Amino acid sequence: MQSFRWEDPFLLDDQLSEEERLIADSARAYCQERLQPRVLSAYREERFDREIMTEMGELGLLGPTIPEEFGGAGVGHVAYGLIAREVERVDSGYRSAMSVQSSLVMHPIHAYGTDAQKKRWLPGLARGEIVGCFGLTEPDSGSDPASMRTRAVKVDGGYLLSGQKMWITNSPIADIAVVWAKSDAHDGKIKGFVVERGTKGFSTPKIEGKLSLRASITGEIVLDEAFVPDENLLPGASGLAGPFGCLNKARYGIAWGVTGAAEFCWHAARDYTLARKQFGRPLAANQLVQFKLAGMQTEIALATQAALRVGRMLDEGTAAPEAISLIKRNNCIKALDIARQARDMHGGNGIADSFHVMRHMANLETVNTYEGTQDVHALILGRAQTGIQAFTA
Ligand code: TGC
Ligand code: FAD
Repeated sequence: MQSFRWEDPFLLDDQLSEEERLIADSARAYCQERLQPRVLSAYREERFDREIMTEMGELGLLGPTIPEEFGGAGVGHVAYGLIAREVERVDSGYRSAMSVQSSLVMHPIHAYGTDAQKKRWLPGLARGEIVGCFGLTEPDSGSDPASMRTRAVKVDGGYLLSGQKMWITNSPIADIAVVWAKSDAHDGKIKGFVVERGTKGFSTPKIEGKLSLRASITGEIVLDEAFVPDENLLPGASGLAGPFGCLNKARYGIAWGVTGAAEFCWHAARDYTLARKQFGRPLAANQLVQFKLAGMQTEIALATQAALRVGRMLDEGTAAPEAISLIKRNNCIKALDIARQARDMHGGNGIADSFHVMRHMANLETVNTYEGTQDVHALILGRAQTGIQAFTA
């Protein structure tokens, strides 16, 4: 009889190529050796260490699917997902920094930019020498980005951008921002612009006081008639399909990432309940505890398989955005539930940051919200199967 690998029920490793296994192993080594030791103080102090981007760049973890000629590693979507999983096993905020750079900054420049734009920005972004951010959300325009107010007005040699973006990962430390605005020169259609640090009228105040994703830096983007030259318009993007094309990549990465956070919480709950004794025996000897552990194991195994499948579909060109919505929604909901249960199973210790489970739990509240809330993804899936949109009356 085949023996059961409780920690990997469907033998994930066997479904990976040699290259994918190597990438996952080296990402895990970096994350465990370099990120895990600094996350506690970063979280306490609500601090993001800028050098993490350079370290990730040196290891080829930024923009891994971008072709080598532009500084990426030129690997497939599964490898990208495996990196996200290893980074988020440590902290969702570190994965955020990585995935914004890769999917929301490098991808749009690669997919919608000119050759000159790609040569100018991609290699530096891949090395982590330049940090980017992605500005879509506004104070009054979150789930409904079509209602954005940010405007681009055509002037001689470029555009004047005015508006405010809210909740923007990496914005306070970003050297460039991919900003989405309605352009009067394009019939009011949404266009993407690369705004460079130092531009007059461009500022990025930090948002303080987050109770989630504290090891990630988040800010606003304020644009007060900021001049962006013609050569910084991304010509290949028009309409909401532009930012959504980026979100497809980032949402996919999140679906992998949260399996790492969930796996950390599951293993922590197992270890803790095996070691902790109450009523004269380990907590893990109780049926209620084993029931919870079985649920965690099942959901993580299923979520990982689903992410792997969508990764293969992306590489084959057969993944529809709705398939990505399905895994983003499911995997975030399940990971958050697992983190909450793990926190509970640690009893009082569960609220101490040294046990890490409550940090993951708090982070996953954000991950469940950004890149489309679970409700929005349910409505995307509902529309796909009924043909009726239920976003608006
Ligand atoms: P709708 O009519 O559905 O579509 C408008 C146009 O966009 C196209 N489209 C897509 N294209 C590619 N991929 C997708 N997933 C697409 N979804 C839609 C669509 O074909 C259409 O194109 P065209 O050419 O016909 O104009 O648009 P809607 O206004 O009805 O929107 C519906 C809704 C609610 C699904 C959408 O607005 C939505 O997904 N809202 C959620 C907003 C969101 O996800 N924001 C994320 C902000 S970025 C972020 O959170 C980064 S966090 C990063 C981190 O720290 O890790
Ligand atoms: P709202 O859209 O106001 O939604 C509030 C609630 O109403 C949610 O529960 C939602 O599901 C529900 N709701 C909304 N519409 C409907 C409906 N039609 N039917 C039923 N329920 C509905 N954005 C960026 O552009 N770039 C970034 O880098 C970025 N980073 C982020 C980092 C952090 C830490 C956070 C918290 C957010 C970030 N975001 C970023 C913004 C994020 O994408 C938005 O917060 C998210 O899309 C939700 O928008 P909102 O906050 O305005 O909530």
